[in-house]
Amino acid sequence: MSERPPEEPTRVTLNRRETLGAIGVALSLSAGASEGEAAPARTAAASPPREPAPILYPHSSRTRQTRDLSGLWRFRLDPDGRGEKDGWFRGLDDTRTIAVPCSWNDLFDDTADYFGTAWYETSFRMDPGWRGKRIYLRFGSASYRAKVWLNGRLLGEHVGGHLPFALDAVPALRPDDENRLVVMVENELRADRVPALPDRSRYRFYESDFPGTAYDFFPYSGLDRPVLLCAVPETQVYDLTVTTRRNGGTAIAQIEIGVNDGWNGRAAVSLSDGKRRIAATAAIRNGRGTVNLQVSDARLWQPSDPFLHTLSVALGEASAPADVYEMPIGLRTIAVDGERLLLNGEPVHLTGFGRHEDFFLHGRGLDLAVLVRDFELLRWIGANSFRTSHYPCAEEAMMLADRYGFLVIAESSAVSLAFSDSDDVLAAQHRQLAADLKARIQRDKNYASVVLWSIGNEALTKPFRTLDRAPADAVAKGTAFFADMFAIVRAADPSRPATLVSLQHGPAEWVGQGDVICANSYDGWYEYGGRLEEAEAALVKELEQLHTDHPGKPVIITEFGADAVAGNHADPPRMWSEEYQADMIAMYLKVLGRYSYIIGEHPWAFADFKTPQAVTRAKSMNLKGVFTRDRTPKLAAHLLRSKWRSDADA
Ligand code: BDP
Repeated sequence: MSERPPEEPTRVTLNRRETLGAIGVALSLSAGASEGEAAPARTAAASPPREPAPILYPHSSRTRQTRDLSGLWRFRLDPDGRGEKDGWFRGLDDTRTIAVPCSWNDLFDDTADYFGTAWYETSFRMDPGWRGKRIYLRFGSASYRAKVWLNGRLLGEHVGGHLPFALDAVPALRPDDENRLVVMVENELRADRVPALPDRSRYRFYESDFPGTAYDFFPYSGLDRPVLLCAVPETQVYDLTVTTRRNGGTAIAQIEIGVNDGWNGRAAVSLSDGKRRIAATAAIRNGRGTVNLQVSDARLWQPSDPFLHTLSVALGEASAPADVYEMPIGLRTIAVDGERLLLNGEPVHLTGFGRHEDFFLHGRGLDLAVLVRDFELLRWIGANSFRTSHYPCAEEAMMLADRYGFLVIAESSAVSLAFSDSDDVLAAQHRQLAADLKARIQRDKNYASVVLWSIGNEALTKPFRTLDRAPADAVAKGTAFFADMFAIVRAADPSRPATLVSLQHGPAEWVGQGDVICANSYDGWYEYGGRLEEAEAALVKELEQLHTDHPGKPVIITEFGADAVAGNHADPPRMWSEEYQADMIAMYLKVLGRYSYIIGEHPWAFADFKTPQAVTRAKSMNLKGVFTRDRTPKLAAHLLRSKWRSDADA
């Protein structure tokens, strides 16, 4: 197979993809395309799959099994990029042991600042009961580009971090033997990626961080999320879209079903609350069918009662269904109405934070214990929401948000895009972001917790830390770019509002395209540092300007905050002390509370997190967390708890 240019987002061009509404960004090879050893016998007698491997989360059911391949894998760096030429996909030599999922950076001394290519390997045996099924390998994410071989045969590749991709394993699987899985992951920091490095050839910088990312978080690398082996029937529920409407006390859940290979037949669909089961039959024609389930006196999903129904879809004969897919589903509506955001018809005010995936040693690797602790702390502090800043978070976090009842601003990886970059760079970013947004919505569209899609964070007319002027056409280029992205999001999911999070004073033409205006603001820190009275006056002006620029739209202040070294106290308050951070946040809450169009307040950030090395980042940490990196509350956390919990209890 000839190699694609690395930065072209891989796409599947199979004819039924669009009709099913499924978006694949993984390139999966058919049985004929081989590299390495000869093809083993297929476990299934059917012809090669016509759809790309599904992104629908592989919950287990009576017809489906999922095995987590997480564990200790073999690992090898490839700094010279010779692995592919030298056939490492057949098996790795000279390996060390690595944990999966985990970022590689904080595990070994020589990988701390390594952003090149690395190879992973593991082995597994197939369960004999899986014969005749379609078997997929599903990667929760690989940052940033991955290529996957099974038993020496290339299965496919994927470009873009933080999103899942699945590959059909059947063409290479050995049902009776050990199977060797080899994955190449490459995380070069480049100008044409999303997110990006600033294009240093075009600007003069007055400060340089290491690594010199355009964004303020460490570019962790590797297999950060679980790798799953999934066995699914040949005929399968391939895609599901659930949307809720309300008619008085009745919730109407519209279930759109996609079945692979243009299947025709009937699907038994039901929603159960544990006591009551509402059922209906959907006719599936050419692989598509829709059914409405009416739930009277419905228990609607909401932060104070995040109730989840069980949705079940069974294809074919009730006694022996071809496939059964089950998932928990929250029934709720979300809408923007003038300056309000309505959940189930009632206005909501968002309290919470931007949250990074970041922890000691794991880096950005999924750690379920940290996830649970974080959600407990969000509850402790009285938060009802968080933003997945600045990239799609793990699916496990989305599932848990549904269970805890958090409202999620689901952000994509487009952070600090600079519209002074070259047309080639912007075109590459346009392709990647478009693919990422579709894949993100495909992954998360059924989580009740997602109330707002964020296309990105703090797009710029020119990179930070340059003295050069932005080109005259930067605003116009960004306006057109974001018009495309908003159109993509709205076409993929008309049921939720969309936003673009702006930098303080960011171009109104960009953010104004959103249904909700989200703005970050640092009066008292990056501006008016140490002068909270002046900062307050500036904030008032800024909020009034936002309202003038975007009349009639709700506004969420998605970031405000100050770095505080835990344990550093100062009276009177001084920058970097816990007192200053708490005072500044208190000032913001006081001012924000005066304006009815402000519908949310998210101090930055939930917890301290690792960044590139920089003169503004002691110990390579952003210390704006209201919790430390080990999740100890700072003074600001107690302040917020007293504000948010008493509000919530009132
Ligand atoms: C904001 C960015 C965020 C940074 C924060 C900061 O959105 O990613 O971490 O500034 O500097 O502008 O703390």
